[in-house]
Amino acid sequence: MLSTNVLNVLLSLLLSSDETGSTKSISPSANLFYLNLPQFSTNPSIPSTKTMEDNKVIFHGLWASPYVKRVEFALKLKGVGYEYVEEDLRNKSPSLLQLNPIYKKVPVLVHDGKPVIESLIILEYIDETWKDHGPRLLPEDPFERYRVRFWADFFDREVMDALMGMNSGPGEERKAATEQVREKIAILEEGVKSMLQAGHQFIGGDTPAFLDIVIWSIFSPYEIHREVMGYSLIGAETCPVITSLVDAISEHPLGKASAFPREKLGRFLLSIKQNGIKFDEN
Ligand SMILES: N[C@@H](CCC(=O)N[C@@H](CS)C(=O)NCC(=O)O)C(=O)O
Repeated sequence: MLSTNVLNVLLSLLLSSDETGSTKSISPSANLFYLNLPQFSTNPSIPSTKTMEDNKVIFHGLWASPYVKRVEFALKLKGVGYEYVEEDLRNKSPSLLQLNPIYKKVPVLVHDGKPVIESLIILEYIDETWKDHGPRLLPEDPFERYRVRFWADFFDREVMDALMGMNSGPGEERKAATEQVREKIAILEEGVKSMLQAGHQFIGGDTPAFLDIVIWSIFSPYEIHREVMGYSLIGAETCPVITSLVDAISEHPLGKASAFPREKLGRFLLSIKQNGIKFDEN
């Protein structure tokens, strides 16, 4: 079985001390700039006894984490303001350990003082909690909702597992993992094709939704990957449907706003290529 912790280990080694532990506030109005969505202070579905403070959202993340990117994208899509805390996974903060004692991982979303963990479950939580804020992440129809959940689960369990094996272990293991990734992506390609409706760019229709965000979060830096690593996980030749979906989301204002920092990610990948897992940037 391939190690599912490899990427985590890699990511845990790349943090620059000047950026970790820092917090910054992302206001709903800043996010709403992109979509012109209602702010939650004006939302009649929130009881008047609730104050903005009660609804406070704190989001613990890591700049290079695709799981974190999903949550960032979803919060922006919904126009939810939050305070962001960058974690150092080499030296996990007491608050991270307290908020996620089970997995000790990011992302963690803290809403009203209550922690919510696991990115796919966080996306569902965001969708249910801020139902009337912007577009829904999951479809209304139970069967369609099931299909989105199925492919998101397939992606995280099958594709991600295989992907993590590509960066570690002896050559033979890596080769097998690469082959597995190709097979899983080919299956996903068919799944995505079946979910896209004619005339729509995204699985969510006119706006990226749950599955779009999940797939984009992992594949969006595929060109940086190709430039630095010399190969690409996706591409128009091998999986045209996924590739054009990812490109369309990257072109969307929220895709641009949530994109990985290009230069820094490039340096990170280069460091993996040249030094294995070492990455120390100040
Ligand atoms: N299944 C989790 C995966 C989260 C995850 O693996 N996060 C990594 C960063 S990319 C992490 O925090 N790793 C810390 C560790 O493994 O100790 C989710 O979907 O949220």
